[in-house]
Amino acid sequence: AQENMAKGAILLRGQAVARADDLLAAIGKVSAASPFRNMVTPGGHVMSVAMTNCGQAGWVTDRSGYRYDGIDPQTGQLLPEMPESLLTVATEAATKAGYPDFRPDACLINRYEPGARLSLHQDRNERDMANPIVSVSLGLPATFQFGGLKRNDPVKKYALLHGDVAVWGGPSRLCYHGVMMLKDGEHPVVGRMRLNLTFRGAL
Ligand code: MD3
Ligand code: FE
Repeated sequence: AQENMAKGAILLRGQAVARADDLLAAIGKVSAASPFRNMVTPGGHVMSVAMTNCGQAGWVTDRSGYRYDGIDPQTGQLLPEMPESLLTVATEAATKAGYPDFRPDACLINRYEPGARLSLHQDRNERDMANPIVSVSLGLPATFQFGGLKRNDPVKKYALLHGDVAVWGGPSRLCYHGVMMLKDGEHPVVGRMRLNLTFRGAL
């Protein structure tokens, strides 16, 4: 089932459900090499969402700002490579949404425990905004907020469920978005958390 959330924003409900076990195993391997951590924003706030990365580059924030880096600042090591199972789910979804040439070089993995949230923001640290962002949701459901190009534009709310995949390109690429505070619960496969993968062309 393919749903249009906005111009350029396509939701593929349940697209990754059948592959969830593979994705979770791959996330386990990535996070064994580059552990989940709560990074600090330039403003000095510790993020409630824990993050890790794989691929050629990873999204990093600290007191000096936001950037993509090929080295994990916590381990000092190169980031783990992007597992094939992750790359495949991203490229298949991008193709369905009309981006057959999308080859992500970065995958940010977000871990939400109950109470974690991501405030309204734009993703604008990537070099080429012609690339879409592909997102995959796993585990507990979350309420996603999707706004417009200005911070104060009205937001629409969507439930993002286990296995949902979305592609954000074209006119939606720079729209404000966020995730409301995760409600407590227990997912039968993932447990007491939500995991979100975002695939980017960062470099
Ligand atoms: C719409 N993550 O990591 S995924 C992020 O659920 C982020 O963890 C959220 O926002 C999460 O930056 C939302 C959906 C998403 C991702 C990127 C977008 C929606 C987007 C970029 C532009 C517009
Ligand atoms: Fe974002």
